[in-house]
Amino acid sequence: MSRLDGLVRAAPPPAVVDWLIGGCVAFEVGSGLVSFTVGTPDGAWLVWLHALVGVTLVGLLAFKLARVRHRVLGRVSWDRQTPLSILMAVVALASLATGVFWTVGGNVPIWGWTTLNLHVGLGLLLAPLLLVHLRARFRLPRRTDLDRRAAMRTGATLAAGAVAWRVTETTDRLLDGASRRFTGSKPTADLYDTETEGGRFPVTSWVADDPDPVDRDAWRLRVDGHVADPVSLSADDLAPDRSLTATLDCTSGWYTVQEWRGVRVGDLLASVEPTDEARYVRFVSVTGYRWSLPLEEARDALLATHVGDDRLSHGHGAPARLVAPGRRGFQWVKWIERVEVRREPDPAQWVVTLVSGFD
Ligand SMILES: Nc1nc2c(c(=O)[nH]1)N[C@H]1C(S)=C(S)[C@@H](COP(=O)(O)O)O[C@H]1N2
Ligand SMILES: [Mo]
Repeated sequence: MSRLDGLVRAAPPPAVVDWLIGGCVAFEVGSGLVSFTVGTPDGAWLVWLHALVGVTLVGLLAFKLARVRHRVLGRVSWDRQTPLSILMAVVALASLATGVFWTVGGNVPIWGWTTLNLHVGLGLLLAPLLLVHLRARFRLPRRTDLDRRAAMRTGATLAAGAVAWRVTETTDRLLDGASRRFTGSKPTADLYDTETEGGRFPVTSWVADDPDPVDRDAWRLRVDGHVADPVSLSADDLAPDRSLTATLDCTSGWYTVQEWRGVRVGDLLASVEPTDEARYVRFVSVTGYRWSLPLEEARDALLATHVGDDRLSHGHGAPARLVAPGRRGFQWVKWIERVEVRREPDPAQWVVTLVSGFD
């Protein structure tokens, strides 16, 4: 007990701790979501910052829980908000624990969910809980909360967070041989011991996309939009003439490096002659799932028909799927039936990827 009281006495003022927790949680939800789009090393800092702030939150929550423990344990002082606050503390601790566990090399899959999936789910649950909690408990810090001593303690807390973060990073490197990518993803071999389809890497879809196999003979690929000469191609028209080694990195936390073969999107576009207005290229699946890339980036992407020595299997997106180096797995549209040249970006794609496949 006395040691916990010591923790309380070393802490920044309660209002400051609470504000830091609120700010850190908001940052974690935001940076966690944005980190889903990080696919190249120049975005790695965001993932680091996410981990650093997460570790700092462990310390802040320790301060907070030490402070409120009497109020929670002595049931007399419960009010209507207390159960929700406890639930929030549990969810917060669980999302921190799963995040740290993943970082130091752990993974305990539950119903096909990786520990990273679980971490994301818990984090997303935290956002509405925090909003409800703030509605009831919100208060501004008072002037007296913000003196020099408070500033020093806050600084010390943040510095301790940075040190603790270095320790987890080093632990990870020692235990895990730095097999995690800068995105946080691990090689498939570390996560799956069963043979996956094709013996290579898992078949995954984002939420509910699960079409019937595409009939190769009936399938046509339309290349149209802001182009001079739209075309409709058959599977045999798409003879693979390029190969590209690229990393498929899923937000579930796995990655695989494969050699993909197919047709360079730039070659496909050259044959249809994009107009002067062309800025984006949208790749549309038979399921409606879709993603767009800026024109220049799209040119360097591959419309893959093969992986390794084999034709794509149905699960991996046959007859053709997008291979977009530097982009995350969810952007690598499978079962493509349309390549559409556009003037504008496509903000609705963020929603469509979540809902496509639900009837
Ligand atoms: N049409 C469509 N394409 C899709 C998806 C989807 O749900 N529907 N899932 C994406 C996700 S989240 C990933 S990680 C990759 C997985 O590719 P794989 O199944 O070949 O491993 O496909 C992407 N392409
Ligand atoms: Mo994914």
